[in-house]
Amino acid sequence: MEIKRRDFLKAGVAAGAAVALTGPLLNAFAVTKPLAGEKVSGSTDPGKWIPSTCQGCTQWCPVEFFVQNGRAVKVRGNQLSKVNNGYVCPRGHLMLQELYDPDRIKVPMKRTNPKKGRGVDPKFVPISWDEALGTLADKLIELRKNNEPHKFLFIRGRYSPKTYPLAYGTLPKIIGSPNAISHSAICAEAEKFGPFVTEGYWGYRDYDLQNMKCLVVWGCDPLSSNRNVPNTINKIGDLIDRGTLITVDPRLSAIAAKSHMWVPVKPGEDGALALAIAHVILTEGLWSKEFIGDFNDGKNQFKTGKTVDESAFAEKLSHGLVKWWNIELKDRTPEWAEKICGISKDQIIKIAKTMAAAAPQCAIWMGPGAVMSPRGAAASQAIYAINGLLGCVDVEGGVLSHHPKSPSNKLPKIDDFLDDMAKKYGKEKKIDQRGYKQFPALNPDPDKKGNFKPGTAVITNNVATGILNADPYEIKVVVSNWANFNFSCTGAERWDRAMEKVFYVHIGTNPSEAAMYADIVLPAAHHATQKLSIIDNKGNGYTHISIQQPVVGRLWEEKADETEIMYMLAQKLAEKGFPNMINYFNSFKDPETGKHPTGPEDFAEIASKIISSAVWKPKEPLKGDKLNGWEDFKAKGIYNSEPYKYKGLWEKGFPTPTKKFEFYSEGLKIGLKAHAEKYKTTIDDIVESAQYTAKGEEVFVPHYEPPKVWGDPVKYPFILVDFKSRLNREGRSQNTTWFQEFKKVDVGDESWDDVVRINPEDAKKLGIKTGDMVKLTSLTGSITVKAKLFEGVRPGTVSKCFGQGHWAYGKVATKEFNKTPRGGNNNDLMPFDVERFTGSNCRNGGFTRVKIEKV
Ligand SMILES: Nc1nc2c(c(=O)[nH]1)N[C@H]1C(S)=C(S)[C@@H](COP(=O)(O)OP(=O)(O)OC[C@H]3O[C@@H](n4cnc5c(=O)[nH]c(N)nc54)[C@H](O)[C@@H]3O)O[C@H]1N2
Ligand SMILES: Nc1nc2c(c(=O)[nH]1)N[C@H]1C(S)=C(S)[C@@H](COP(=O)(O)OP(=O)(O)OC[C@H]3O[C@@H](n4cnc5c(=O)[nH]c(N)nc54)[C@H](O)[C@@H]3O)O[C@H]1N2
Ligand code: SF4
Ligand SMILES: [Mo]
Repeated sequence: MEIKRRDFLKAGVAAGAAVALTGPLLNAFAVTKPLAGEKVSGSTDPGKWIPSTCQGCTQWCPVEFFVQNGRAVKVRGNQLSKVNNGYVCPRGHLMLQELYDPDRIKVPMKRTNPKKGRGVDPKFVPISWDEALGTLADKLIELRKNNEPHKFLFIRGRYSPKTYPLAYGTLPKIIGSPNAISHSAICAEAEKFGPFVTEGYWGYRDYDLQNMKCLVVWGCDPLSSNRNVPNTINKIGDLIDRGTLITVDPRLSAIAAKSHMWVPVKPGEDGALALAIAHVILTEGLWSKEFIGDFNDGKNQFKTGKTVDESAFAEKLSHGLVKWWNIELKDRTPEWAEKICGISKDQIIKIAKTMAAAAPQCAIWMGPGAVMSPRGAAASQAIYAINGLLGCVDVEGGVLSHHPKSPSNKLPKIDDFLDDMAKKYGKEKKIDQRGYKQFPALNPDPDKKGNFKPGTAVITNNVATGILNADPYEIKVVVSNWANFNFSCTGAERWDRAMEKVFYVHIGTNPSEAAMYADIVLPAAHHATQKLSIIDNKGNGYTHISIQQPVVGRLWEEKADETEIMYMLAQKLAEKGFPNMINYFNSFKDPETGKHPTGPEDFAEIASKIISSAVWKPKEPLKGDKLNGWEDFKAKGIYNSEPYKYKGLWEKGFPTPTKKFEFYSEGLKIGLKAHAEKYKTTIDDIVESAQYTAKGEEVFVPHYEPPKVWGDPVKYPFILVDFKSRLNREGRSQNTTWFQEFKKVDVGDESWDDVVRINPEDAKKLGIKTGDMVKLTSLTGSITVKAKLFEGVRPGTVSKCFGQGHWAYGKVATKEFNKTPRGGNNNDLMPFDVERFTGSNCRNGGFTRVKIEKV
């Protein structure tokens, strides 16, 4: 199948030279006009820096692009940013190649081959925006006509934190579907569990690195991934000179290599290690007397194996310490943990003492590695609780989680624009099966601080199950934005089968794996360089609001996902007799001129102005940066808050049911009790259905859970340790040549290739040498990659980076587009499983076992 240039011209695309491509299939994505500014070479434009925001990872760094002759040529951190100090991480630079990627989706297209499958040519042909959105509008109206609007599903991958309500929060709701599904559960939700049950905070933490004396990085590598990467790269050297750096990770990561102590815990046994550290802190009398309190008589009664009378201890800012000791900790000795987690008792004692000596200028930086696993919520609670024991929360040099609020205005309310059908069907069950007995799916109760509410957390990867089994009902029409679940979800193949069953509209920048299953593909403007939107985030003790704006023009027919495309769809729906969405959008009012939107771009600007006017036209003077109107905000690109106020929570109390830092979680008890009542059963029964082993009171305190593992250890002798490439912009930078060329920056990796790291001792037994091709097989699939012998993996485990293994996305990411992947996707090996308290998708904690065969 070949799409000729004249087909593109017919579709109304501007004329220009088509760039040669490798395969006929990719012609559908061919460049059809010169890139903006291309013919003006030799011009003397001095260029200028234009601010925007990078969303290559969840740090959402304020950045600046140097633009010359209409082309973005360089990236740096926004010089005004107090979060990244004007720096980006290595991935920031890849945005230039993402923007100018010749394989991008350039015009709307429709599928002409009804057959779907990996390697099947969709036979996409270009169509107009009019036809594309008209077809989608017809499908949505048909659902409403048949009284089944809930059979519509909207999938949100990455998003703009401030304009996403215009798509995710509007389209399904106004049509009448409860199915607004976010990717959050395949991201890092289990990380938020520990901080929430202990201190009532549901979110990612920040760390006061510049005042810290001991940092324990646990299950992540903030020099390479996780959050606050530019700030960490900036500050870690001084921290290493000043204090102690410890890393708990079964794999020698970049930060482990720089650490004073590398603690290669057995995957999934982090809970045992954490509990033993807590045991030492208590038996050695090292807890924070200022934060936790003390025994009435000042004598330490925490003796191994012995219970303590609760009334003997006067707790200050914490709740349930003695309960925790009596129920769990008294027997969790370093000797006990040593056999389970593979870390010697002496090392455990040393970690506890080192942390305590630095406390409160100490923190555990907890990441998904220790928690995104079937029983990971318990580990999340145990690890985070140590921060409390040592009084390291909300203090100088410790963990920061209650930042000054970033001021922004809410978008107008949608409620008046919802008709009876939308209200009725919007209350249907959700397709991800949240709230089923086995899925408590707890999220914070919006009405009661610190309480969990069951059945409210998304179980992203279970949507495929819902679609495949038509349980609770069939899904007929799907729209996704900025998501590629056919690649990014474990058990990826389930998404292939699910998307075969539905009418699927894919919004994105690239011909990704998901796009290959689409019936219609819509070209998205690149987030950081072509889209107007408002972002917020925090780090380094500040919060900020930053702008995302088109720093270069549009290259083809791409449109901004959450604003322009939604507005155009609303217009189409109105044309076809359903005006509610456009009426809602047109009710928006420009905060400066009072004007209502007249078109898609205008709408994007008005929405962005409404949200951000809180910082450039504040009602009361703000404590952070002073900005002088919309133009000033656009030129500076950022509002920084005032600095973090230490011990604010110590003064006013934590947002938990007891207002204390809870070692015994009242909020979890309330959540699980509500779920048990719904099913007229006991909490123990619910906990068991959720795949946990704890019983009774144990459930509510940080406690030990043995890891749940997929694969018999005899047949599948190795544990797979998955991690992110330093250059992953999630699953979307792999089609840039810079990603491939610099891939070797991941310790042990090779450029343009994909390797599995095997400990030399294990490799010797298998007769495998570096460079051999090996087949990795798990219970769910196989991939073939190159072997690399590397001491930096625990014997009995292998480690492999996530990122390679695309069979679509473009001609750089693949060996042959739609045919041969470059390397292998870990998600073809990793089975689908869920941490059921939070709905989190499992990818860490040693839950996947593999066997290795030389090929
Ligand atoms: N094995 C394994 N799997 C993982 C992970 C892991 O570490 N290991 N990480 C997980 C995590 S933390 C996450 S958050 C998920 C991420 O996974 P997803 O939520 O699926 O996100 P991406 O893979 O980044 O999204 C890629 C899609 O976005 C489109 N796209 C790219 N840039 C833009 C843009 O600027 N605008 C729009 N509108 N679309 C764009 C592309 O066309 C592509 O279709 O993956 C998860 N999957
Ligand atoms: N470079 C890069 N950075 C990113 C992103 C990206 O795509 N690329 N994406 C961003 C996003 S969306 C997210 S959600 C974050 C989260 O992303 P990360 O914090 O990077 O989380 P994971 O990729 O899950 O990393 C797993 C880490 O845990 C280790 N690990 C695996 N199993 C275990 C275990 O059982 N115990 C312990 N202690 N460690 C284990 C692995 O070796 C690895 O270091 O990163 C963000 N930052
Ligand atoms: S990839 Fe993440 S850390 Fe790096 S510049 Fe972008 S937002 Fe910042
Ligand atoms: Mo994520």
